[in-house]
Amino acid sequence: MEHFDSTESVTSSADQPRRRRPKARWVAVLSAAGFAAMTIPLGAATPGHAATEAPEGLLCEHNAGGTPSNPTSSFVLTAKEGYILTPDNNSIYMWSYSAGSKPFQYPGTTLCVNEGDAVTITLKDSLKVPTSIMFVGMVGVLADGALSVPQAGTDSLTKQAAAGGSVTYQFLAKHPGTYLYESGTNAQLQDQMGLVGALVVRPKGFTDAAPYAYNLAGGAPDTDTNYKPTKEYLNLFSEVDPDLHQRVEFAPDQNGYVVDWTAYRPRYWMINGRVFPDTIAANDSQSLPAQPYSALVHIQPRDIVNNPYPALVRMLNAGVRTYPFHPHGNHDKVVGIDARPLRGSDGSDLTRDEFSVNMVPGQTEDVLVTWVDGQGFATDAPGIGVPVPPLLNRENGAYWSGSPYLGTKEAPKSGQVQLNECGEYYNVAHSHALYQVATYETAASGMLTMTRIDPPGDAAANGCHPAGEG
Ligand SMILES: [Cu+2]
Repeated sequence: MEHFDSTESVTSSADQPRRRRPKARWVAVLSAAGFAAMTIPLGAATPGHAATEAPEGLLCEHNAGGTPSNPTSSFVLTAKEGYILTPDNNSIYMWSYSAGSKPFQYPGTTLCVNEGDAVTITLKDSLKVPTSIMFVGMVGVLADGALSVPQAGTDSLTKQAAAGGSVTYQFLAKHPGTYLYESGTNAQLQDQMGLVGALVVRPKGFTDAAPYAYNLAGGAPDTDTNYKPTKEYLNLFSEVDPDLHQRVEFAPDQNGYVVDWTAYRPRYWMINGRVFPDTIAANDSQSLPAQPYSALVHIQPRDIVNNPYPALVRMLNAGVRTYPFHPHGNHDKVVGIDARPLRGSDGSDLTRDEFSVNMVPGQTEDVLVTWVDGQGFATDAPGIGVPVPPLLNRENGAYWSGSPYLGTKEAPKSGQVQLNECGEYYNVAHSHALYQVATYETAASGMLTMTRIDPPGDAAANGCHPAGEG
């Protein structure tokens, strides 16, 4: 985005601790007491956005509209620099991977392939430094036709592209699951700068109409990993030290810049490159032009007859600390770790319900998310009511008009008696290391998102619109 050009409205002093974006934007008014009582950024859809493209859920590169979606499984990724936005009105210089010539985005483009695919990924380097990609968990990776190995005389764990150059990687996607890809060059710095992304391998036989995460050993679908069509989500966790990013941005020689890691102070804790409350804005929201991936999980109560399947959330720890990610309302069911199903060699079920999905750096976990309406809230038409509070009790004026979820920008409708117009219900999900649920120690920000639960039945008929459609 041109208006985030580094020369605009920013001094070049490396000592300036924080940068300000030139244009004022929405700022969160946070309250430790009431998550429901906060302003939420409007997640408008991009103009010209295909009507069929979901404003929420996992966005796959080369996977629009069907199976097999990308029979050649060939991708071009461009490592480039850009800026992301945080809800405290900051912008941060980043490096990341974008598909082809698409604009800068963070995290890197999510790549989706099918089990058994011969995958080819050409990395083009438009950074000022050499860079590379490590496909964590893949074996037998080729780099420009030779086995990928650490490069003698460099700080790269695989063959790298020179600044302005390119390198092509190839591997066989042998096992379904969720994989992290990241820079293998000066990795501690480059991964922190944002050169990370997700790679999804679908099981053989997968269809969009009847999706599942894993196959059984014999190749049949593992029906215990079935999930509801379109209810597949990405939660990629990371952290950013903005002072470090600024020092790299203004370093006279980025390639020779030596980081003092004793000064490392992460201030932003992110899901999909976003800081709460931005995490719950829709995919491709114009409020977050370089952070296209929503982290909102949007389901309906589990109903064994009408809504038997859970959502699948693909979680990745792309940072350097452990993130104990904790859902409210229901435990997450872990069905896969590091792209391996939780099954015994005899086929026994080793899946487990987690109060907190304790993710160590580099780890991926596939979890099933359900919400069971144990107390019958959702059957009390019209769903779980949240009455409009008296004006004096509203923290931010008539805040019900400030959100795509709790209302629209208009006067109350006559007869309006509750804020959640379709009877929807929200649970938070967040890191249980609470210093990570903060931005510069301001609480209730950072690594936090929500699970939205719509009442049962026909969501559209209930007045429930997809997130971001108001
Ligand atoms: Cu909590």
